[in-house]
Amino acid sequence: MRGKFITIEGTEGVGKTTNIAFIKQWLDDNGISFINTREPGGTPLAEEIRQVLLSNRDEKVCSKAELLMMFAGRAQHIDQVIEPQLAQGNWVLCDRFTDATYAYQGAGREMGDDLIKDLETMVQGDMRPDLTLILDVPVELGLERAGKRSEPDRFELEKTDFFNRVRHAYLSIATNNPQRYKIIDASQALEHVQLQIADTLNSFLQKDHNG
Ligand code: Z5A
Repeated sequence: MRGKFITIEGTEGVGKTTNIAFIKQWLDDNGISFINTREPGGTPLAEEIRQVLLSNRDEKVCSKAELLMMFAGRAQHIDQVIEPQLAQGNWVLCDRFTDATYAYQGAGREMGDDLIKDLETMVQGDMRPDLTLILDVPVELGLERAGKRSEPDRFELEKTDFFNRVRHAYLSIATNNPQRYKIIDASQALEHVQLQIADTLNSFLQKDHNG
């Protein structure tokens, strides 16, 4: 049986890394074989593209170049990792995927959705995640949490307005398709965040068992 494809999304500092560790433990506890991967990245070539995308540089990166690099890495990632793993029956847990493109390039960079939809169809066909968790925190709180970390990358240098556009895009994507998306209130204490995540995963698994 084909594996399930789960993605985790959110703005800066929402706690994806922290909660992915929790989800991995949940998958292990439920005896589910899985791989954990990320975007941009996930294969040697796509990780090289990630370096190019995140590094700070004097040359301005135009939005179309940024968008195409996101999808170039994604095409490679799907072909080399995601599809083969799902086909073997393994679950794929992915830190960010195409919803990040709608949120960051579509809304953050104000490119709109049309071009992204076309590229999504070209690169993915009708392949979409089975479940997407959107970790949501007010932008200021996320930036404060993220600010405690090391050197900011090219995205982390963006202004609050940019991240507010990104956040609202995520919330609107999720509200328009509650079947696939679950918004997690990640502003709460970690144990409450993880209770919401566990509830979501338990009902997803239950639905899967019920066919
Ligand atoms: N990007 C894009 O533009 N378009 C695309 O299509 C894709 C990506 C796929 C890199 O992504 C950039 O790529 C990203 C969007 C762009 N740029 N930004 N911003 P990334 O996912 O690799 O980078 P990131 O967003 O910086 O994620 P991260 O490193 O995983 O950070 P995080 O989600 O914030 O996770 P964290 O390190 O677990 O949490 C941050 C801190 O908060 C940490 O100190 C935790 O201990 C703390 N924390 C976590 N939860 C809590 C709670 N509940 N209470 C208190 N403190 C907490």
